[in-house]
Amino acid sequence: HNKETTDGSAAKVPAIAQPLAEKPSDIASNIAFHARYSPHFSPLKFDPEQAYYATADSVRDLLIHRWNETFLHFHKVDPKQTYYLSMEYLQGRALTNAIGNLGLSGAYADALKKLGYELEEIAEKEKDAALGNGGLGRLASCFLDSMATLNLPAWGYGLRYRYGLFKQLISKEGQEEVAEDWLEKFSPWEVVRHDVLYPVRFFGHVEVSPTGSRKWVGGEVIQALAYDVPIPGYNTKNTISLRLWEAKSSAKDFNLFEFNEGKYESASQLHSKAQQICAVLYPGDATEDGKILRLKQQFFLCSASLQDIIMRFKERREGNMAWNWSDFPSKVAVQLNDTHPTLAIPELMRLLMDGEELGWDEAWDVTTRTVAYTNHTVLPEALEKWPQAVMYKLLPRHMEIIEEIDKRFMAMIRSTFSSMESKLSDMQILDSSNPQKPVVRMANLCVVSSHKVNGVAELHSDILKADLFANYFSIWPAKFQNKTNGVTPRRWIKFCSPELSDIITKWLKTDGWITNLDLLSGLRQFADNDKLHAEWASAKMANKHRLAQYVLHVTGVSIDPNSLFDIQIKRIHEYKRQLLNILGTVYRYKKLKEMSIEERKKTTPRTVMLGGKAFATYTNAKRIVKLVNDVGSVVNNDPEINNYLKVIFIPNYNVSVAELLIPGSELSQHISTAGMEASGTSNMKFSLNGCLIIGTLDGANVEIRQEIGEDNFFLFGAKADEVAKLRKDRENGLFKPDPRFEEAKQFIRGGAFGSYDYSALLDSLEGNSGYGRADYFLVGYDFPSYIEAQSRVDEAYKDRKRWLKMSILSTAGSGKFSSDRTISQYANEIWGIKACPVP
Ligand code: GL9
Repeated sequence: HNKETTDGSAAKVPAIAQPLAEKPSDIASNIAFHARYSPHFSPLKFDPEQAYYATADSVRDLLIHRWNETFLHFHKVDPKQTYYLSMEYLQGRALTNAIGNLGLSGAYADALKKLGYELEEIAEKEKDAALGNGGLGRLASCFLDSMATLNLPAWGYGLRYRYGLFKQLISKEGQEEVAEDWLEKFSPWEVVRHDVLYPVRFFGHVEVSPTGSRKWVGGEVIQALAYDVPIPGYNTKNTISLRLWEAKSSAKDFNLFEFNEGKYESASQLHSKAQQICAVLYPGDATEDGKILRLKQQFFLCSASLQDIIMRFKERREGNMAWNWSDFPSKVAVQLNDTHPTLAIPELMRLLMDGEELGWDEAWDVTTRTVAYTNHTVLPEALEKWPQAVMYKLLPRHMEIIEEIDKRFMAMIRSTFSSMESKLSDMQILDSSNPQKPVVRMANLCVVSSHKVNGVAELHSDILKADLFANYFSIWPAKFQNKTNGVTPRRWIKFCSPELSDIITKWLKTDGWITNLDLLSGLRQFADNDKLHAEWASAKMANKHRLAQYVLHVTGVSIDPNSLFDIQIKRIHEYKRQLLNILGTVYRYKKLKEMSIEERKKTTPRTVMLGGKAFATYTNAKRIVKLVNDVGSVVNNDPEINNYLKVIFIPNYNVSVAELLIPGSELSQHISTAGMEASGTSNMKFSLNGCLIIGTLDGANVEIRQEIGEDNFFLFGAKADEVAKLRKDRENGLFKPDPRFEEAKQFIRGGAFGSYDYSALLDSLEGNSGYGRADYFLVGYDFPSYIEAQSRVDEAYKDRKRWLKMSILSTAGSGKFSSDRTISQYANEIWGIKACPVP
């Protein structure tokens, strides 16, 4: 089963003569063809939504053509290939990106004009594919774009969640979550592969044969069905796949007899169990059932993907008698995007040993040379630990394998690194220190079993080596690497800010920067040029106007494009310190109130915008959302202050909203407690778009500041290596809060922003933090230097020439932060794969 391509064994698909449409007139008729004959809607309607689907269908024809060619080419050349395993992809919209990558934006815009539509108008009809939570998922999507663009034999595996990230509604109570139905109608960007189907088992038990071999049997078996999403590269034929698995049960799982007896629920039990697996992204895991479901999802992804990878490996060796399983790592690289797909490790071991009959040593050698692991966070609550009891129940054979890995690892330490004996309890994979609740430490399993482990920014990778994984680093220094994150310049400047992109191309006299972002440094020589300043300012202003219209549309508040647009958009989390931002804003408001009219007129008018989703059960994060909204309601309706300050909460922040906000921004806030944000990636998108950063020395901020120059970065706050001592001081009562910090909190406590009681939130800054220690994220300590950095921003903005120069230098210094650079480094330094361009 499961032959995807064959070069002769199966009957060939007949050739067709019909050319694919790439000229506006052909495109227009192709769109009209799809509107008429693709049976999605009632016939003879062509409103914007139908126009979107017909346009998407027409683009899809082109993609499928390139996709098949790419697949056949890879099949023929049989290069080493990377498989990126990720529980999350934040793809956003596909239409503008696809026609942009195909180089057909102009042709499609013209074709649609002929049909009576603007491309922008119909592109807005597309729903974001939000199969991820935040930075980690968006990174995976940027990586796919770069893999395709660099012609790398690589593709992604994920899950096809029925409901992705929730939709955020904002009411008087704050955030409310509702299911976002991205598949409500259907997605034109996925192709179901009815012939690619694998069984995935859960529960059951291990059976031992008389010869001692072990097999996992019984339990429930659910089918994984492949849905492929085409990922076109920019300016290349190469089009790769994002393969998303959907859980399915088959007709034989449906008990017709029971159903006819009226036992409807038990008759379709396995059907509904299958449906649950891919129902939602990150189901709550507070309960045991929730944990099992999340673990099922993780295993489902790993098992289906590895079966598929092994099938392809074998298929490409068909007719070749000489191949050996030890060749596997020279043909396959598996990258684990965080610990979520860790089960790929014991699953690969199981498939090799129980399925292909390899011995332990050979299977272990193949597995460890195949798998590599990226860590994306040092936050303790995000380091996955699964209860051993849950694992035994759901995956009995895998638990045996994990125990064996752990046992052999400890024996190796005792024999080879005996000085590390005392560290063993930290390094072990199985943690039974709490006999009531023994757990499996997934990060430890990853480090022990991977040939490479990397962090996502220099500072973060240093912290991994010095702290989180220090013991492992001391025995395996060569295993640890850094791969500073990056973002795709196609989506994040070329397509979302076409005006600025055209100016860059004009001044650099080439559009080569779109695939060689280092060329942006060529803008430095024009950083003082008045003509460039004028063009730059006008492009930024156009983007600000577009953003202001959007804000009016979604919030009803009108904002002044001449004010400084100051934006913080990211998941709401205490470590990201939206609270620092809003306290600073409250302080600004209070000072403005105290000023005379004359004094106010000398200030720099600001529009502070915040956006982001809070995890549904994260109480303090939800309080922060409400506080921002409450402050906005007061400030925006205060006629005295209105012209000098506005505070906006942007509802339902997602990828397509980011594409509007980032080009229109002038200042963005990346103000996490130093050492907590592994990298950040929106900081890169902002600087790329000529936006200045106010930030701490955290994550990739450190490298961004190096690249664009200290003078062009508004730095404040404690450094990562000071944080531990500051926390200690705080515990010991040595911290003296700045009076301005006290003033801001007091203002809120006094009811300036309504009657809601914010004391639980504000108390977390005084002494009752959820982390058990007072103000764990050092908002109080960093507040004064933050306020001072904000004053430097205000001064700098008054000097238009200086600001524009800084803005140009930000873009000029962003070359390093292309995901093309990141992916090339992964390809060369971890995966060992080479470009395989379709001729
Ligand atoms: C994250 C880090 O917190 C970010 O700093 C980093 O830029 C990205 C990508 O490497 O990974 N790790 C993590 O768990 N998330 C990140 O954003 N969280 C979400 O995606 C919600």
